[in-house]
Amino acid sequence: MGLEQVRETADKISSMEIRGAGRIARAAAEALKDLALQSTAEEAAGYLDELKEAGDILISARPTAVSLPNAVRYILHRVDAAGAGDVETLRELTVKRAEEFIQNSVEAVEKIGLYGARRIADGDTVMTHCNSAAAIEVIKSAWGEGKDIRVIASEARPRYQGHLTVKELAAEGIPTTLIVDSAVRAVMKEVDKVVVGADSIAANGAVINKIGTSQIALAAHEARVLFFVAAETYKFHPETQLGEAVEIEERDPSEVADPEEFEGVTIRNPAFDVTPSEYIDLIITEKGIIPPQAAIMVIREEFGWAVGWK
Ligand code: RI2
Repeated sequence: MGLEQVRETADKISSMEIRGAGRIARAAAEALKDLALQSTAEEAAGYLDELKEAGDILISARPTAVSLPNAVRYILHRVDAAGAGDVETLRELTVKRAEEFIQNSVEAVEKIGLYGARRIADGDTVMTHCNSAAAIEVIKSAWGEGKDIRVIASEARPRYQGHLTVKELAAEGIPTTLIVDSAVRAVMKEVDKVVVGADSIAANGAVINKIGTSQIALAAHEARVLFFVAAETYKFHPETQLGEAVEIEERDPSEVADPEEFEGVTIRNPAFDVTPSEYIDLIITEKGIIPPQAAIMVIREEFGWAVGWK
């Protein structure tokens, strides 16, 4: 119990049983809430140590999506800032903040859908990549408004999250086409808008998302197709304003191919890439639609307190 359960959640995040930048953030918040409810610590200092250890375990589960540390920080900073109190008070505060994060996160995705749908026109063909709840919400919301749209989704090798996306959209009745990742440029002439999610957004407006995203952005740029990113403000990366680079997760080569069949071959599996701001037209957040150049303002407003705070 306690930290053991936190480790279980961290393992599920590492193995991608729980995946998607928003979902892993909410799972981390849930794990901290459960720990708070189960903690047998008798003194505030011991309780806070336990909570911080849990935070470290969760944060180290996957390195790229900043939503994960941002969720942990959202809760820990507020509990920590409450100062010395008795365990019961800190426990209640932890639960309250965790629930608040989760609720805000769910509402943020809904708002992104609403705002983003305003940028999708009747008759549009929309391309998406991987499986982003925020991007999908934009598409579903536009469809829900009665816009006659169709979607082209890439499969997102090596883990095929694109399959989840096409099934989800088809279940809504949205005309949906699945393509291999390498077909993106070939079909770009049919596309009006690209909408993808984000795992992290840097202070310079660069977007870190599922591997292949930057190639799609390049193809969209070449074809003068609008490129939108749908992302909650907790996907913005505070440390990047101090020059820290976002770590790109390299996952196990066996996800790409069986290494035993390729003796003497190095198989690499970078899970994310970086799309520079020049290729991004808009970032759709729950606080409004912004150009990528305004990323630094979001970071200052949302995470001013986070700089220098672990
Ligand atoms: P939402 C995913 O990462 C994808 O890169 C997706 O675009 C991003 O998280 C954001 O997803 P992974 O966990 O938060 O599949 O919008 O590696 O759902």
